[in-house]
Amino acid sequence: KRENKKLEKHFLSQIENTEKIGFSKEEIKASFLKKLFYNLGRVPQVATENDLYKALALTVRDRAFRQFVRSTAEFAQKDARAVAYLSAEYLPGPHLGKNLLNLEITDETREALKELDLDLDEILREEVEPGLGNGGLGRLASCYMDSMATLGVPAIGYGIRYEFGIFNQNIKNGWQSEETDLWLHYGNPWEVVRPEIAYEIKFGGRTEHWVDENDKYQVEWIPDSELKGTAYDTPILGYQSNGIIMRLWKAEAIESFDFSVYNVGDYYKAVEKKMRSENLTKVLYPNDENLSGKELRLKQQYFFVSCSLQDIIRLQLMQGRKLEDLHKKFTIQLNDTHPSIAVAELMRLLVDEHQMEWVDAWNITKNTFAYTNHTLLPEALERWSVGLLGRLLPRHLEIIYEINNRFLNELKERNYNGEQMARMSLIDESGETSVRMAHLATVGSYKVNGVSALHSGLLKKQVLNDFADLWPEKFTNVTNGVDHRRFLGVSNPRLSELISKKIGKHWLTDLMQLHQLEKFSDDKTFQKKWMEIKLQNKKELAAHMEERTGISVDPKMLFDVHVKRIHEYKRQHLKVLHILSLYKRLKNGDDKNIVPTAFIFGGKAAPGYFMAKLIIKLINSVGDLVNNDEQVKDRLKVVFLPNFNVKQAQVVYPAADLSEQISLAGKEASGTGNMKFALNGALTVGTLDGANVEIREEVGDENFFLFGQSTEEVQKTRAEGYRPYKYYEQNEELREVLDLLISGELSDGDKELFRPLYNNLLQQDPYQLLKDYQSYIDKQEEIHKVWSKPGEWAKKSILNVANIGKFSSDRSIKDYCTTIWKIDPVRVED
Ligand code: T68
Repeated sequence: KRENKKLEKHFLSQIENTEKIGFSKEEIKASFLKKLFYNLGRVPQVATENDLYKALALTVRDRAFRQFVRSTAEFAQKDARAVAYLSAEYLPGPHLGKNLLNLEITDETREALKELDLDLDEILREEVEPGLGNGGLGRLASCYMDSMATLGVPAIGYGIRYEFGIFNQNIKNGWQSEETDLWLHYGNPWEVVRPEIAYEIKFGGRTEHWVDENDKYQVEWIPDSELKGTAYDTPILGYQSNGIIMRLWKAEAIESFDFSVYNVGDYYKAVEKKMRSENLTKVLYPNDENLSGKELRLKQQYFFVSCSLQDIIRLQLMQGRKLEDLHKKFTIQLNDTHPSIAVAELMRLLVDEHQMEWVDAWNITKNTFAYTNHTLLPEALERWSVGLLGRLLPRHLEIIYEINNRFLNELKERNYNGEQMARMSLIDESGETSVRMAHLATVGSYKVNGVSALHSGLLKKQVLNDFADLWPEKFTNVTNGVDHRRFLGVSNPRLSELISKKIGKHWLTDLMQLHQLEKFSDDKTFQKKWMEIKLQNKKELAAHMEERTGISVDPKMLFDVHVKRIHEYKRQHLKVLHILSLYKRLKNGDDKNIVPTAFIFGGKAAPGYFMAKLIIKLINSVGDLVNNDEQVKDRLKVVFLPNFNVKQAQVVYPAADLSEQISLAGKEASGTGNMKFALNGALTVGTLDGANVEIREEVGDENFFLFGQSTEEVQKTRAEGYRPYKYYEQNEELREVLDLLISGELSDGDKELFRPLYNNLLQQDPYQLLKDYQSYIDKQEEIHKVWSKPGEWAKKSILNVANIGKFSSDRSIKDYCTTIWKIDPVRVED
């Protein structure tokens, strides 16, 4: 007992003698213990892993809020123009490690914990990341939040607080199975709820139109249901200074209980309304680049857009500014068409709620929004049927028709013909009458951009061709970029340290500094250290994979990695055909030019996407065959790492030797994984697609393994009547590999399992795998030859990193600032 008393006294003295929210080891330690005690009611001796994680998170959050409050004050004082970034998805990844880096307190924290016998890395592993997005688009939004914070761009990121994010992927018997994501289960220490920041949102019902006593046309929307959105704020820190807010909306009932029903005594009925409202933000739709067309999805989109716009208007008025000046003080970036109903909603708010004239409101609206397109795939271009839209948002449908009428009149005045007008109309009358959201976004924005040079060019030539002819100055490009502080600084500490030792730490805020590495690319000692670090990272990944899959991999093998969402256009199955060709060769005793290789895959398939799920099964089946074959298992390994997310990505990229970017040219808008791999010294094997084109330009064609047809060649192949069967007939090895799919050898004798893939490739092959096959195989032979010359490989790897500076999201955000937003960053210095 006395011992306990002593412990307690000691403990309290430790937490009570320092009040300062400072950055020294002692201050961090004191804050940490205080959080543990007063926020979680624990002493270290009995704290769970989660308690420790939360105490540290809260310690760091205090410091993060300090930065944020300072930035906000600065922005307000300068009356700065701000960006509102509207995105239905965010993938921030784990916050803790990143915030430690941003505050530059990683070492101090590690030391403080060590004195308490705790290990920082173990605590970092506790964090469950917010999976509030599907893939590239959501991750891009988070990279941009980081860069806006770091550069001091006055910004706020609006989105949806999904209770269940992207599903957790399990592999059962080789197949993907989906498990609910419970990211909020243990609580979320990073967010703060703002119950006083809440807005009412209406759905359904009808509209009434009349002319009032002042001869003013009036419209009232009489909805049949209402709910509210409440703000949840998460601070996003920049490096060394500044912080901005990611504001996510949660749906709730306006009243927790329907009292009229409650009074009658039907308690359960009263609660039902509350539950129905909360359903709205329950779950993220797990489809990337494919339409779900579901009513709930449209409701989610409108819900978060309306909350955000009402919030922006509140901020504008709160600061004593006029609503007429909204477009001068705010620019709103639409992350794809998911938030594009905003164009109609802003019109409704200005005209119906704030009594503005249509023409004035339209002028504000079309000078406020800018739209980023992320895809050319026809199946991914959003359309909403007029029936559904009119039922859910009757007033918005009227507004869309009005915008369209005025737009078509403008075209008529310019002598456009009927066919052109039908093509450009916001309303598609060809099948089920529907609203083309990309057209709404384009007409309602002052700028439209694609996400790589190639993609922006194709956007102008294909999908939005008519609009680009009409308004050429509206169209521009901003090539994507990635948060190098996370994807090199946090996730690859060994390489970061080596780089900083050589060229200093300035690369953290100016990635172009990496150019200085170029002069060491021939330095043998440097090459050795470089490859030694890669090997260490590969050992870590190997251990991680063995723990997750039971498959052991020799870290000395070439790590050939294909991680991204599973989609036919990304051609994971082309990679599989390559593996099978090597397997065949080895079985035939032909092992020349084959170096020991581990093929590592990762990525989620949309739960309803049969072909994508079959591809996962195929990868695992090939793995079973290859990994258990005595003759080849030391030469080839195949691993499917389940549940690829930001946390796992941070282990994968630093360990990759070869980055697979093999989509059919013209299909991948940009890609951002391609940048993260190269940033970590992987060499790319890729097509001339998306940002691959620009990466190759930067790193030099001798340091990039190019194969396959160009976009023009792909189009030509299609136009000439592509017949994949011809390649099957003419190419013996290809034929053998394809026939393996239906031989039963991969599927316990079941010859039908992979037949849908087989038939698809032989009959349609919409992504032209067979046409690009030989070029891919040849390039891989070359790659294996280069791998056999470690010095040559190391040099190419160093040169990739040295020349990757362009692909920092800091550069992308600066591009947005100058070419689109016209915003000057306000960096708050210490
Ligand atoms: C990706 N798109 C592009 N979409 O495919 C990729 N879609 O090339 C690009 O680098 C990246 O965006 C960033 O620009 C997506 O990730 C989705 O995730 C998505 C989600 C819902 C609906 C449609």
